[in-house]
Amino acid sequence: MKQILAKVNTRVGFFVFLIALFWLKTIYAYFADFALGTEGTLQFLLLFINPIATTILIFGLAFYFKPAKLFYPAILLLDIIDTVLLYLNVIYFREFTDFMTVSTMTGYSKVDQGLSGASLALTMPHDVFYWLDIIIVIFLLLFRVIKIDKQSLSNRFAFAVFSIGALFLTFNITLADMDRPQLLTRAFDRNYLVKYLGLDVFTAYDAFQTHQSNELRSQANKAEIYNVKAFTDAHYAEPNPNMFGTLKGKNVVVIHLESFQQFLINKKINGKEVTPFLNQIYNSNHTYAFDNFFHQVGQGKTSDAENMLETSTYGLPQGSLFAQLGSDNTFQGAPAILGQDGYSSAVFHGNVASFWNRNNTYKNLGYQYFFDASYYDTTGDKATGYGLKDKLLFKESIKYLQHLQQPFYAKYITVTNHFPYQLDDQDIKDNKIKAPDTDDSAVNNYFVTAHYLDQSIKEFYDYLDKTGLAKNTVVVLYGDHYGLSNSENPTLAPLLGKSESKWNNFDNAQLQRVPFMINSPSINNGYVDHTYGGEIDVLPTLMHLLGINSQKYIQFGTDLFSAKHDQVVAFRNKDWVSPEYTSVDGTIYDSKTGKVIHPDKKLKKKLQEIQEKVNTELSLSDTLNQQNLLQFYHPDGFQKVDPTKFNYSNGLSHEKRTENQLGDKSKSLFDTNGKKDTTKLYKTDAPEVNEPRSDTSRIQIQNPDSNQEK
Ligand code: GP9
Ligand code: MN
Repeated sequence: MKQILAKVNTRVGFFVFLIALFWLKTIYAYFADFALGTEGTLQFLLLFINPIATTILIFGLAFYFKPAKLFYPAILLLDIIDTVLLYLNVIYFREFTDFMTVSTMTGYSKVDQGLSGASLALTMPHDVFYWLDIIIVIFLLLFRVIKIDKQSLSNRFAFAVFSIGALFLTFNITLADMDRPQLLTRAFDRNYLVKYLGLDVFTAYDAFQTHQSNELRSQANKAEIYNVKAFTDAHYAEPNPNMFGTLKGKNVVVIHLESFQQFLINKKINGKEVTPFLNQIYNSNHTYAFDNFFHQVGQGKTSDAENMLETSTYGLPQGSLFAQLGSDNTFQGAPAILGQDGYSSAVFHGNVASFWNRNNTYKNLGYQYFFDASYYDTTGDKATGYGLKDKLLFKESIKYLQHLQQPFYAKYITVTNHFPYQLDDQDIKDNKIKAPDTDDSAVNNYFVTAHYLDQSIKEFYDYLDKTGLAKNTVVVLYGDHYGLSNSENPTLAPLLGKSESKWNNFDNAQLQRVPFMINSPSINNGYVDHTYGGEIDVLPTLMHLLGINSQKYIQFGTDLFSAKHDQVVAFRNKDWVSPEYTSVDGTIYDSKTGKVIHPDKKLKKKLQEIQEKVNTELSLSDTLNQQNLLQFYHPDGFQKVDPTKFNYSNGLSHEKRTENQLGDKSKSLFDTNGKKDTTKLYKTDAPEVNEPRSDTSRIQIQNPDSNQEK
């Protein structure tokens, strides 16, 4: 011990000591928090050595600070910065099963209000290990257990340390390249980069990539649009003549079921249906429901789902398209297309408008109204971390919905069924679902908040029926993405009748199914459709039902009802599923049996073709969005969106002004109902409405502008 201490009393010794501590906690993170899927001796070896090179390079910078007063604070500061990076990734991984990219970090600055709410719930007791070493070292220095070494080292020495670090890094990269050729040059997988080269190299590499993509953006090439259009033209699936225009002129209400997965449908827990009302819709002959429909989101999660539904283009390979490009990209999406067909458009959402940069993106999409958190009372226990509770959102939306001109395209983005799946005591008391008791509280509570969401939709439907609005309306319900992440899935497995120990990547992929239902009283031949599809396919499907051909637009999805519909569903990371095969991380499974397939030559070729199509589709979508190519594309008769026309701050007065201007021609529910207020017809059992209480212990969301209209 004494000997060790004696060594640590020199600068070099202290440097090595800090590196050893940092190495220890990185390895701890690799095993305790990150699921890296390491296989084989070389991968393990790489995992163990990959934190060393970068810590030598980073901590070694401190040697350029000669006076002890500077050297010690400098090296500790570098240690702290590197620890912050490690720790943020630990937190991020718990929610997203992924690492933070530079664009996520920068994009998130716009949306961190919600994320910080969830981050608190994502911390765990063992997190103390990430910080303990630094605290102890500082104490040891303060109490002189570790002595300060006054002897500075030369610049040559500092440079030697740098050289050793660089040499080690080269060695590390060479070894990695032996196991995974072209690791850095090929389109990469974040997980692999961290596994082989460590978090620091990944982050630096990613920063470089982000910079390059910004450059790319500035050199947009107009001609590229023809390649994109050639692809979507060849891919286009003509509408099914039996379906085309069958819902023409109807109001469209899109209900975004937050974090809602398909396995909840028809699921019973402790003998009770989790979502009895959604099950009823799912099984009704007024509904076209899909049971092989997948979410396809990347890191942009909700915003990626929204982007796919509105535009039929993919989210970005990293970060959120809404956050990164939403403020200035040209879109040719649902609100604008329907808008030019006589529809008004609105979004109802209980979170602040800036979350996912919606306030800017919606204007570019052509949304006329955005009723965000500032339009509702979100005080006390009326909101959870991501905004107004669903029952209240639907109820409070009515005063705005009833003044919206028909036909309308209205989107409701729910939030209560969002990780960490919290409700207040009273809401839980009213909840009919007894949570399962696995040892993961997120898994347990997920069923409870899903039940709450189900009830809130039932209340909204009751209102639609009572007011007669249902007759003219088609409701589209869909789950945006997984609620339980891959790390939680094994715990969930027994509840799905599966084995926890045999749970694998194939099972994870299959669990990415989310509901997609098109429901309207005017549909009388509803059924459960087994076609494979995903979020990218919603827009062309919906447009065709409404009698608007999608051919002239650039869309990557295809109509789910078309005979030519493409059943290969691409995930954002280039994995894919089809009715026959499932491809995860390069392994091919039989989609029916889940068995690994070892393809013969012929099949190999076929699979390769599918993979290439998936890659091309994703990369063309990325080119289109990253270079903002739609600015050069002018579909016949489509008017470019002018975002400056929209102002979301006085929605209700704007609606009323429109009603006045239209006079007898106004088709808002309020006017067609003889100017009678319909808000009183809305019934909810939400305890917050009936017996207002206050609760200050929970995360509150703030109203950014005080433009609340009552
Ligand atoms: C917040 C909500 C959540 O406004 O839409 O987004 P998510 O975290 O699911 O991406
Ligand atoms: Mn979401």
